[in-house]
Amino acid sequence: MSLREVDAAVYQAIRAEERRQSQHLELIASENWTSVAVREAVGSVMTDKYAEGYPAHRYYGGCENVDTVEDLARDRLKSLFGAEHANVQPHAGAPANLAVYLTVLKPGDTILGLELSHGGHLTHGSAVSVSGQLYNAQHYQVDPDTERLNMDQVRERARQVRPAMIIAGASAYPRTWDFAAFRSIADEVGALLMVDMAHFAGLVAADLHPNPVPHSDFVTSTTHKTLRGPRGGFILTTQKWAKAIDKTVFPGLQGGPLMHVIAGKAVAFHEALQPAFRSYQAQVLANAQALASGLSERGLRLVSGGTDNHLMLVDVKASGITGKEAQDRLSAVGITVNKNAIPFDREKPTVTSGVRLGTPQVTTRGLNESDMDELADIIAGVIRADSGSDLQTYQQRVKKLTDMYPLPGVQQ
Ligand code: DSN
Repeated sequence: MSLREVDAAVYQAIRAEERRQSQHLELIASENWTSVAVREAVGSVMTDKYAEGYPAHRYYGGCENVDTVEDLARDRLKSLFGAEHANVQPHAGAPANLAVYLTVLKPGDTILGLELSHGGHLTHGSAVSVSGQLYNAQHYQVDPDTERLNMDQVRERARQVRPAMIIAGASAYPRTWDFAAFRSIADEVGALLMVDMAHFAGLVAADLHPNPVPHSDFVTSTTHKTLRGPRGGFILTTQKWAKAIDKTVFPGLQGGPLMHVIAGKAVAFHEALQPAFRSYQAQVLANAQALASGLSERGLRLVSGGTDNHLMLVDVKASGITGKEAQDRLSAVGITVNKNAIPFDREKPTVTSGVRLGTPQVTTRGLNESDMDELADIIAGVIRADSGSDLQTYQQRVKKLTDMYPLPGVQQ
């Protein structure tokens, strides 16, 4: 029996979500739109299989087919990023990061990551995350004048706190990372280096952002952001740490791997190895540049003055509203964004002074640079509109774009 016949409530919710994604412009920088092939793999019978262990070393019989997909996923991933070893079992980015910490750190060891309110991530030592509770979490910040990382300041901070591990990577940093400088700092203070490339992994795969793998002891990522795979995580490392990492992921931290998701990851990595993926990522960057210029030309202030990657942070406080108000207003006209703290933000994380915008999903949809100019005009108009003013004309302009660029594979 079909889903519709078995469970009309869930069926309707899924159809409604498909319509929502279709009828809104999704500018959440960490989201994307997976291919029909990826979704077919994730929706397959591989969800039924227990496969604790690793290919050829499982605790269950009948693993020959799941072994095939996990081997494909690992081999494709290694070749995509030039890594010696890959573990594709982490269920998400947070357990991937935790697996690295549990492999090499003892409770109480010092870790040094980018401050959450400066673009960092919860799992890089925030007090509300186990990473900030198990370890002595210290942070580096962006330079107050440039709102960019100043590697001399990061070095100084590392000399002060002498971390056992330095973490590079962020969820809201619009600039290029200098991994060679991070390596040199880690070597100077005797720290290991972990790079969480979740946000820009797709750009790295397409050679449009420096690759952290040659400089790092560990590289972690999610698979569903710029990389455009199913929701999940992975870890890349050297032969030196391969066995230890595998042991931490299973049996240390997780049980049976999600083999249907690993099948989806294998498909996504295959797609990322194709020439079309590089063109897609180049368009993600071109669209981000066009959107950033369009917003700046219309007088909106962008943190650090612009972007080098797929995302940007708009300081909406400078336009007289909070991040939460901006998110709500944009949502009302059919544009989905998230409120986001900006460096030295005085608002609470539930309010914030900024919004984060990203181009991965709208680029998958087909929008180009001239559409970004239209989008910038709509966003600037909505942010600047007097409260209580009629936003209907903006809504119609968004609808024109969503009608012009239907989501691939969705029946309208
Ligand atoms: N929640 C993700 C993001 O939006 O960037 C990071 O994990």
